[in-house]
Amino acid sequence: MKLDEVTISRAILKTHAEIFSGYLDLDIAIVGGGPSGLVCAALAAGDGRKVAIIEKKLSVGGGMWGGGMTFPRIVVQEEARRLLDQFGIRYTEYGSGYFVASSIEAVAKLTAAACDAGAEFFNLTSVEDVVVKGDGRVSGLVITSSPVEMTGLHVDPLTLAAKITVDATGHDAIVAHCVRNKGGDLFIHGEGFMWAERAETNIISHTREIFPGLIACGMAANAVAGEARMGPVFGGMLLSGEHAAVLARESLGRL
Ligand code: 48H
Ligand code: FE2
Repeated sequence: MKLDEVTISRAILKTHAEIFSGYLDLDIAIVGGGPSGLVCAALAAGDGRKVAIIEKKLSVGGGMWGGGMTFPRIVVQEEARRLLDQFGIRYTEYGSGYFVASSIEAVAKLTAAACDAGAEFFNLTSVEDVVVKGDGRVSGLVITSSPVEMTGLHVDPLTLAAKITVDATGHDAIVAHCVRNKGGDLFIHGEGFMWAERAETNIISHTREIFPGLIACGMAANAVAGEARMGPVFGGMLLSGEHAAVLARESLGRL
């Protein structure tokens, strides 16, 4: 077969422009493709729902790739073991109730599950602001190209609409800060000391709608709530992503 470079370029441009344009009005926008965002996407997509992960970096996986201090292993506790099984992530038991998995396999399988469920991915795309109109809800996101953001070039952003937004941006809770910085009625307490058991126990109750139309998920949920951090135990991230997906689907059903 003859290969034409311009055809290759046009195939990429036309296909992506069509998909991107079709996803400018989302049912559920998940900001951040770390472990909690990936689980949320895998469990929120499907049944025709338009769900996308918007990820600022080149790769999804967030803080999971690096395991603990660059050792590419994660620990998941008994309460979340069923999610390892659900996503086909292999593990070994260490002691009693501590399950150890490869962080690389975990990211790869969560990403594959989100793809298979029908979620779309927009990587190299940074959320820099939110849309809040007369109804007082977060109803959209202001997005820019990450390389544009990194170079500080003066290029205006684009905007997409989302019925529900999930802040899965990790420690920085970026979407929550966007709301607060523009005067939204949302107090961000900031993350607390390391206390794994407390952090992991309470993360589900912190995974909630923190502002109309905006659900906090994963480490962002604890950061907004002033809750402890947990280090490289990832059960809470998986469970929080699962809970955020349930909440997002319920909210969507109520609209
Ligand atoms: C688009 C953005 C933006 C933006 C950031 O940090 P993450 O892995 O988040 P979680 O909550 O799924 O997982 C947290 C976990 O990795 C962790 O750090 C733990 C358990 N720490 C415990 C401890 O004690 O330290 O992923 C967040 C993702 C990243 O991929 C970012 O690049 C992305 O969000 N992101 N995407 N627009 N403005 N900001
Ligand atoms: Fe962390």
